[in-house]
Amino acid sequence: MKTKIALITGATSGIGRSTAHEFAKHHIKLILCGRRQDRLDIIKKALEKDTDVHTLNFDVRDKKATIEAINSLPEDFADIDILINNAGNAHGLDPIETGDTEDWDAMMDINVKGLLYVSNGIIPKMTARKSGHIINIGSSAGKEVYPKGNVYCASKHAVLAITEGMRIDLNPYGIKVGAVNPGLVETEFSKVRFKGDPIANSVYKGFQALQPQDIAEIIYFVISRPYHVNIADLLVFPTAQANSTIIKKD
Ligand code: NDP
Ligand code: 8X3
Repeated sequence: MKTKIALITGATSGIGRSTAHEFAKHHIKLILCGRRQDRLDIIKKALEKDTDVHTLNFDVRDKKATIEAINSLPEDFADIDILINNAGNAHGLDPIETGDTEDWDAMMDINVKGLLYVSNGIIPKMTARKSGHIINIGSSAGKEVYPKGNVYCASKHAVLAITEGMRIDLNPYGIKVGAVNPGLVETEFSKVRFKGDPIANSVYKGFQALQPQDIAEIIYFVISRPYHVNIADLLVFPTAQANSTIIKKD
């Protein structure tokens, strides 16, 4: 059987990096994407003992750079079987009346438009081959709006709408599409959201948050089901979390 090729965006940290490690264990060939080349180099070096790794350095906000990066893939990495649209973050946690429009731009440009640009570079190759599997990393924030979550929640609701749209439009091609939607996962997410404010350190305190490895294992489970099984939408919380606002803390 042909070795599968996966492209993971946001592979320099958190969920994306753990997914890269999990896929490497299963000898899936990897295209790892992010803006921090130093981290991409370190991860590539660590995983090359288990699989072939190619790195792509681009900002998903930059449409031209995104398409150029994907088009630059060498022939032996060009036929992508699995796309993990993971790059994204929250920027700020402010009520709508004092929200920062730079934060709003960042979240819509990265979480929504960036996901679309990457998909645009890859989907035509999947439809031509009539095969592929796309997993979009949504969030519990895509299912439920929480106080001050406004635009981040909107961006993740959009990810879920895009996921459904992709599944409908790509159905004639036999391409699988689904979303994995985590609750609180302990990554660099809160460092980015709170821009270095020490409040970021308290987000995962007092309860056992999900770890990126937990999500990576779920993503591997999703991509390793038989062809006729498509996990379309998966919501996963830490046990201590009932919804976006109810968290049982010590
Ligand atoms: P991290 O901050 O740890 O990782 C974010 C990743 O996204 C990094 O690899 C970063 O790479 C990449 N990224 C961010 N902005 C850009 C950009 N403009 N261009 C290219 N890559 C970019 O966070 P997580 O691992 O937690 O987040 C991964 C995904 O999971 C996100 O979509 C997030 O919304 C989602 N999620 C996270 C949850 C959590 O609680 N942590 C819960 C639910 C969903 P680099 O900076 O090198 O470009
Ligand atoms: C990340 C989970 O609750 O911080 O998407 O928005 S939350």
